[in-house]
Amino acid sequence: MAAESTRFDHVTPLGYKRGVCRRADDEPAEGIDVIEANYTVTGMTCDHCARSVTDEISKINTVSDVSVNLPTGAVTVCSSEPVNDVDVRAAVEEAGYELATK
Ligand SMILES: [Cu+2]
Repeated sequence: MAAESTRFDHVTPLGYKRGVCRRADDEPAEGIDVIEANYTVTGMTCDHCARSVTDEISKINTVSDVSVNLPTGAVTVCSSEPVNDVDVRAAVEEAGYELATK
């Protein structure tokens, strides 16, 4: 229903920050960094799209949390080590969407 609208608009600087990705139920041990990486995914149109992307990215080993802002396509990936853009791109494509590039 939604995957046909994949587009190739772009803008995606990667930003790494510390400590902004903690969840109450997944509190990392003290001294362990939680890294946030921001991406833009194009083509998502509904909650189902967002869930597919979240599920695929969540399969990456070091990823602890994924959040999607549907209207903007902004995807925040929280992980214990910097995620590899290639892995994120593959996950997004597996879900049927496109990772925007710079
Ligand atoms: Cu959808």
